[in-house]
Amino acid sequence: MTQRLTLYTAKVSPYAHRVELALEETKLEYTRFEIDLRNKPEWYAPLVNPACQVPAIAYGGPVVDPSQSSPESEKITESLVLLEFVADLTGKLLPKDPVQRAKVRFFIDAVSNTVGPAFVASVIRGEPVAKIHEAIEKIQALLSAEGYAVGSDFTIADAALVPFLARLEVALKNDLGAFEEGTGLKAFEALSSEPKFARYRKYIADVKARDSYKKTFDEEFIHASLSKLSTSRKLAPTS
Ligand SMILES: N[C@@H](CCC(=O)N[C@@H](CS)C(=O)NCC(=O)O)C(=O)O
Repeated sequence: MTQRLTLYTAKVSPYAHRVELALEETKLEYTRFEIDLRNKPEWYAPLVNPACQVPAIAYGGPVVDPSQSSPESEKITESLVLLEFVADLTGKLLPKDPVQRAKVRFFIDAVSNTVGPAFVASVIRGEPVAKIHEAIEKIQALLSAEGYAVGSDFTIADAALVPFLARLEVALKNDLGAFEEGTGLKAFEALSSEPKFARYRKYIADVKARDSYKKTFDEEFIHASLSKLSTSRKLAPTS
């Protein structure tokens, strides 16, 4: 039997979103606690995560208010560790076959080397959006021909990938981010129409149809937080 589980999370964070997707997919019961990353509570680092990042899980221990996390609960951090933890707790989100499990882990490693860095490079640091296309092409080439990342079932590989694709889409289609003005929209149009991105489009559509996605992705909120990056781009000196 699983024990009491509290997820410390933040809507803005793609890393935390990974774990929310996994928890919703497995239907594990959990308490969701939103951490304001701009004003992190003083108790969070000493009681929950010394690195002061989300996501984190407190597992087990007595019933307590999340802000008074008990020393008796285990504190577990790092989004990819937490995806494996949720899979281990539930026996879901990872195939049974060792080869397929290895493929899931290979895929997750590829996510860490493609769309994650491309999001940071283009949207946060303002490097050319071509980096996003390159990353999506690489990850698209690894997707199963149909269904999800690895096979016909949603796995932790999908949970690792989707938060980044979701945020990239909002950034590009609204031209919001630190990249050069106008280039986001152009990149979005290419992703939406070019035949070479057909598999990516089908994948995104399949993921968006899932309850876990609908429940965990707040597009308006992400739009607002990306708008702030875009505003700082416009305010930045051009010389
Ligand atoms: N490697 C960590 C990265 C987590 C991370 O970078 N979280 C960010 C939010 S996206 C955070 O909590 N930053 C703390 C801060 O903004 O002060 C993971 O995969 O969980």
